[in-house]
Amino acid sequence: MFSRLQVVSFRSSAALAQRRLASTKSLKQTLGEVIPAKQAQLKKLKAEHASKPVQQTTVEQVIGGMRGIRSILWDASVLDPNEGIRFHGLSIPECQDVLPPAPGGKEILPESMLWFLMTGQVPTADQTRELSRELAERGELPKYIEQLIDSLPPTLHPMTQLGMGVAALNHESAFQKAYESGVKKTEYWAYAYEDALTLIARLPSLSARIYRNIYRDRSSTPAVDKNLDLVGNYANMLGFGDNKDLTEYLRLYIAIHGDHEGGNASAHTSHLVGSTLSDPYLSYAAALYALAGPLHGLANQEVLRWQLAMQDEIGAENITHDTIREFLWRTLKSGQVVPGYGHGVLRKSDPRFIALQQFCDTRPDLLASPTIQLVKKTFEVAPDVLTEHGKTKNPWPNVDAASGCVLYHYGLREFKYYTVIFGVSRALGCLTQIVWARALGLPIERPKSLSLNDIEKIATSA
Ligand code: CMX
Repeated sequence: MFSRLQVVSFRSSAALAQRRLASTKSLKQTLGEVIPAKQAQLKKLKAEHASKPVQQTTVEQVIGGMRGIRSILWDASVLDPNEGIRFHGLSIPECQDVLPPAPGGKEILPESMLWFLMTGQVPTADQTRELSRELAERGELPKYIEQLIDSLPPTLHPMTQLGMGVAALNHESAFQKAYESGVKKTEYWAYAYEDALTLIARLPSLSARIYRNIYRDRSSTPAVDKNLDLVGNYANMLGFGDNKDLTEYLRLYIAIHGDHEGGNASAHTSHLVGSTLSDPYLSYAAALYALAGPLHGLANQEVLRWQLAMQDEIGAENITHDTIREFLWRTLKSGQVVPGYGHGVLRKSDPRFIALQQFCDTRPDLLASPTIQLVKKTFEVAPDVLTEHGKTKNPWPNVDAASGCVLYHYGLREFKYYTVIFGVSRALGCLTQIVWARALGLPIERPKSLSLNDIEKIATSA
């Protein structure tokens, strides 16, 4: 939402403080105020520069998973290969400085991140509180969703269940109803916003029900507490409400994992599906199934599985840099990837990994945890091994190298469930972008495909 220059000045703390406007406006009102300027910017761009080239595309990009092809309009976050993610121009530490935490807490509240992603403005603590209250009001699951989830076999992967629940929530889609009743295109965003907010509000109760059904006793699931924030409720419904450290960790993880530019598989999927005017529920359900792949969101589950296998094989008492190095080579030589390392864009350690490590550094119990120590020791060895192996373009850790291990330490040990928490988080970014895509009237996506012969012809005549 900000120009480069605005972002530079925005970083001084005085300017940051100024952005915390003493406003009592709601998120929807604030969003309604910032949309017209963006619409005007897009209109001008179209009128004045529509035929200007953005870049030249190479054969390698077309056959290599479209890496680096600049083709998606996405405002809320930008990923720099070396610096990592910035949300509306702010790095993770800068967001930690300015976005309001929960009362008595320190970590970014996902509600403040949602507000920031949607509007580019830093909410006041009161606005954040009000948004928490609104989400809690919308948070109860309809009965038919509870029945649907309760009818699924506990052996069905939690991500499959989550996608089914999210898709079925579209029974109440405000966007779909508005479309059917012929609402004007310029008003689509307001209905997409209603769906986005309701879905974000219901993800904790849906996800907690899945957890309780598979791993615990469903009958004792607490109801949504109107006085708690989104993650306070989520932790409570999972059965970890008493663990303040885990709740704070979940707030941080869910806030900083919410958006990672537009081209990652989950964000791009919801953007693509939403471009057909499929409603936000169906669009996000599709994104969740992209997230469920082991090269994307399922990696946090895989990291834990891999780390536990390492602990088992080596024996806790024999873990040294040398034995970890040997295990890394065994993984690579058997043709597997080292989960939690590498990235499609990043070329340095992921700042989200660093933020989670810093969280651990402030807590003696985490520092003493064998699982967290293994993450740190692996980090001291893996980049060299991956560099020597010579395949990956990025031998550094991504967020998933650390995320699951903290959950494991705090007793949330069912690692098949970890990607569901990622799914609760990624909704912040994906749904923000769906609202903006409707506000900007973006068209249905339809890139051009080429046959092998076409590519060969183009390449040889170039
Ligand atoms: N271990 C072993 N080999 C790896 C590797 C790793 N961690 N990361 C990449 N490579 C290999 C690739 O498999 C590829 O091999 P081939 O040429 O045989 O196909 C080669 O190195 C080049 O890959 P790249 O260009 O560096 O990476 P990609 O953009 O193709 O893939 C990613 C990126 C994340 C899928 C890959 O690094 C990977 O599989 N990492 C492990 C899984 C993981 O942690 N995923 C989570 C990513 C974060 C997220 O999206 O949530």
